[in-house]
Amino acid sequence: MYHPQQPVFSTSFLWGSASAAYQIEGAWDQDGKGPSVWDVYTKQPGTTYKDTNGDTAVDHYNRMEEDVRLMAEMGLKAYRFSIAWTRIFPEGRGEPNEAGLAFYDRLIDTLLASNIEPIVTVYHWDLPQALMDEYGGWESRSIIDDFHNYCVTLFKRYGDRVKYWVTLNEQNIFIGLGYRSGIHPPGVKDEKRMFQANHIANLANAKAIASFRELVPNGQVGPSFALSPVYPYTSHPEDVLAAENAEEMMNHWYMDVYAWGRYPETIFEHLQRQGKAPEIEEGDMALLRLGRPDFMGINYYQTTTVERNPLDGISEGKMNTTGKKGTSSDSGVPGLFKTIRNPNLDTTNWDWEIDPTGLRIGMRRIHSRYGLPILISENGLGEFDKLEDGEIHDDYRIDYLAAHLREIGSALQDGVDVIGYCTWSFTDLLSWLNGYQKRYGFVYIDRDENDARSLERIKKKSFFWYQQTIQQHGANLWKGRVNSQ
Ligand code: BGP
Repeated sequence: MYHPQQPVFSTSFLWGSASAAYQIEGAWDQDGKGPSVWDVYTKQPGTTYKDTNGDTAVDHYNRMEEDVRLMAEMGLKAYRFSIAWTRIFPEGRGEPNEAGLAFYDRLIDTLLASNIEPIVTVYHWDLPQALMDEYGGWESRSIIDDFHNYCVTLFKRYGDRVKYWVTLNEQNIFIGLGYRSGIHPPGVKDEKRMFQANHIANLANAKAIASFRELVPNGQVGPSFALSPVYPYTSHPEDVLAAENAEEMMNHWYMDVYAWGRYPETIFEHLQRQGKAPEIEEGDMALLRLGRPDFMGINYYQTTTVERNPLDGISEGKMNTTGKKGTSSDSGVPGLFKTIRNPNLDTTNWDWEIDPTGLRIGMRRIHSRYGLPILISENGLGEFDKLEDGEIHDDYRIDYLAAHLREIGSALQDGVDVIGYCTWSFTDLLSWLNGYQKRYGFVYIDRDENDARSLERIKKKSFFWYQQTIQQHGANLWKGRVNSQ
């Protein structure tokens, strides 16, 4: 769909940026914080790139005021950050740790004083290790009440000042990488267990949202889903069917539950035949229906292109965590689909396909299927950045973000309701499996894989570009272009 006019972003559009506690805070055992599964997992040799961890990260915990000053200087309208569960409950439950609660009070108040809307992510993967040790974390229904208790504590403490809330960050990723490919904690490779843990996470999410309605009646809540819209590799009907399979299994499997409280039937029955379907107990489906969000938060990095995959076809693939282009390999689900490189798209050095139009396609699909507003809760480019004479000329990042923002503009014209856009990320930070060399920020951090160096903050070229974009409500995105394309 082509539009003759340039799109207009509303004055209330949330021009934002995002982060996650484990990736920026450091201070891993400061002020009474307990260990999370990531604190423990990253200490096992060989689990992350060059054995990097978040012990110091970019020391945001001790430099919060400086970081928010930079956000204010940029003119950011919204900042999405996550709360570390083990700062609030070092053992996952019990007595809350006042020092942890007070840190986020200060962060929220500093943001509000700078006219920046806080968007709180309740859970960005740093599960209390104590709950993993006690009952296996997401594999036990005990977590539903512990997660609920943690959420309620946050809703009561911050609900008067925080309007936008994200419950689970990328449930599809932390469950998939944690229980299918085994490269995130707890490092399990078992699909039956994966689908069960995922079901329990759905229940926990719904129960938290049900209480949110009472405790933060004027707030808005939703998940952040890692969206990868699916394309068929060819127009051969079997490849188109493979794309349907993948769209159902990778996207609808999660989003149908969020929006409607039910699983897509084709996939559920497929899993039942394989003995891998989640066990549904009485009352589960009624609880899931209470979880309908106010918006669909989506983290978007790339699309997925697939083709048919026979019953004895490929399953496990390899991820590129080094930045050496071309070192990842395809993956699949035998009998359903397998991935294949899209010849129309370029990739990053980590083999992530760059596809701004895919974001618009994904938003259109969500808009049509669920009728929910959309918050882009993450989008960004991880690249090697070079510090040259004290400056970082990250024009490639500017191009990437501008292209995605133009597609959001077009989606607005298509009729999609988009609340805001958070880039990943504000400062450079720890990339879970890829160390510190895969940089995403507007602000460069002077540190490398194992040396925290000065941790100095240096504004990149993209910092000034986003500042201008916010000031001009996006008008600069189309400068020098003949029409809205
Ligand atoms: C998302 C996560 C973020 C962030 C981002 C970039 O999946 O929510 O926490 O890490 O992806 O991914 P990576 O760090 O693997 O490049």
